[in-house]
Order: sequence, then structure tokens, then C-alpha cells
Amino acid sequence: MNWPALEIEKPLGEAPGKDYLKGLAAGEYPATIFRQVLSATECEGIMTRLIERDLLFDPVAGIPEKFRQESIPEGHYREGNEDQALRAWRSEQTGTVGDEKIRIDIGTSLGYRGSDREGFLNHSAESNALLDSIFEDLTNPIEKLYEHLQLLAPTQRVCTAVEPDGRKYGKAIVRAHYGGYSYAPHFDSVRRREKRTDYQAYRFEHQFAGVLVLQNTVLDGVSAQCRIHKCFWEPEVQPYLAENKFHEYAENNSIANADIVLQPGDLYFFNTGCIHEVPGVAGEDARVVLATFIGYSEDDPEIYVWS
Ligand SMILES: O=C(O)CCC(=O)C(=O)O
Ligand SMILES: [Fe+2]
Repeated sequence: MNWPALEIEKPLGEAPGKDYLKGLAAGEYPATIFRQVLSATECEGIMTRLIERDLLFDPVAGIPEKFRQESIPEGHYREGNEDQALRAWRSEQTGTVGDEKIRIDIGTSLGYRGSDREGFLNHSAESNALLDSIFEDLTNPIEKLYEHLQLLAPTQRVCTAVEPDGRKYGKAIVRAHYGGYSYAPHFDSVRRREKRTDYQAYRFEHQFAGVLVLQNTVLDGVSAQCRIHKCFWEPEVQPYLAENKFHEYAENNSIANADIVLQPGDLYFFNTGCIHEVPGVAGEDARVVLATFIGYSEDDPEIYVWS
């Protein structure tokens, strides 16, 4: 049950481009990884900037109240035009334990805000202005992410997702996970999960994620890693996800999986139609990533990126 990720060395070899994303779309490998797109020093510089600007906090001094208020609960998303948030999985935690699991988003999430179209597009414009200003005089991790995606798709144009009237989605999102905040097994799909028929991003056959690690959290030598299962979401899998029983299902069906082991500065792309998870690690630091979703069809001249 070998299903190794594809490590991509730069400069790309003789046969670059199209086939990488085709392979990812087909589930031929769990992920493509670019190592050290940013150096450790560049990642630290970004983390310092985010704390200086009061967009994130240093957990050593406790959780400031403002961040408690802003925290996004585990597994929340909305469907279609509903304002009721749904949960992608049942939470194991209740009460005080869960209170320390904080997730802070810097940016705009389509999954979380997209049910209010006007609100989403306004919020996106504000986030994009903020994101442009945050990285001034630093290496811009968003540009790095887009550039590397473009390397994988030389015949298509990588751009931020945009509606016909020219309004853009959030170009990327910084997500900080404190206190062992985790993602239980789930999939992400504008088409098949959130059913956002009223957005351009709906047109793509495949959805990927591009994630650049800015800071890891480590506990007893173990860091939080994304685990990807060789299993595309299908309606028959849904009951197992909803009941937190996917691991049982995977074992019974001998489904392979891959742990994507990453250091700060590493960038990976994976197919979000495959069931994936990030088991939390309640280390001292937050796990901080720059995250995007990506819409891809083999024959589409464009590849859309959003958050
Ligand atoms: O943080 C990651 O590496 C992936 C997180 C994820 O699965 C998601 O944001 O949907
Ligand atoms: Fe995900």
C-alpha cells in the first residue's frame, strides 16, 4: 500500500507541468511537495510581523480575550445560501478542554462566509488589502505559493478567483491553530460539499489545496502533520465522517494513507476531494499555515486560487 508523495525539485526536469496536476487530480499520489520555498528565517520574520500587528498572539502569555472571540470552531462551514453553520464532523470535545483550541483566520474563508455573497466579496476585498500590507518588506508567502503552482501548470494561468463583475475572492488565508486544534477526517469541495452553484469557483472539476507551513507545533518530538487517505469522498463515506468513524472504515477497507511531513517553509499541494485530516498536537506554539484552495480542470485555461 505504497502511496508516496511527489517531492518536486527545482528547476523542474524535462517533463514539467501539466501532468503534475493531472496526477494530483487522479489521485496518483497524495501530494506534491516543494521544500523550503521560504527559509526558516523568513518564516520567523513573518511570524514576528503577524504578532507585532496584533493579528496573532504569542501563547506564552495566555490567550487574549479578543482572540477567544474571533476563534473559528472546529469543522464549521456553510452550505449554499444557508446562514446556519454546519459541522463537518462531530466534536469529541466539550466544555473547558475545547476552549483552549483556538483557530485564528487572517483572511476570508469561502467555506465559512460564502453563504452571504455580498458579505463574502466585501470581506474578501478588505482581506486582500490587509494581506498586501502585512508582508511589506518581507518575502511575500502568497506570491511564493502562486509562483510554485504556476510552475506545475505552465500552459494555464494561475490567478485569484474572480466573479464576472471583477470582484475577487480572498487570495489566501493565514490560519493559526493553537492548543492542538485539529481537523478530523473530511473533504473540501465547493461543488460537492458546499454546493456553491452561484460562484465561478463551482465550474472546476477538481479542487486542490495549497498550504505553506509558516510555523510548526511540536510535542514530544511529534509535529502536527496532514494525513491524506487514498479515498475520494463519495456519499457512501459520509456517514463515517459524520460519526467520526472514518478510521474504522479505512482499516476495514485497507485504504492507504500518507503522512505529509513538513518543516516551516515547506509548501504542499493536495487533492481536497481525498479524505484528509490534521491530528492536533497541543505543543507550546501554534501551527500556522498560509492556506489556499485551487480550482482545476484539465481543459480550462485558468486555475483559480481562493481561500
Ligand atoms: O492545514 C492543513 O495542512 C490542511 C487543513 C485543511 O484540511 C483545511 O483547511 O481544510
Ligand atoms: Fe481540508
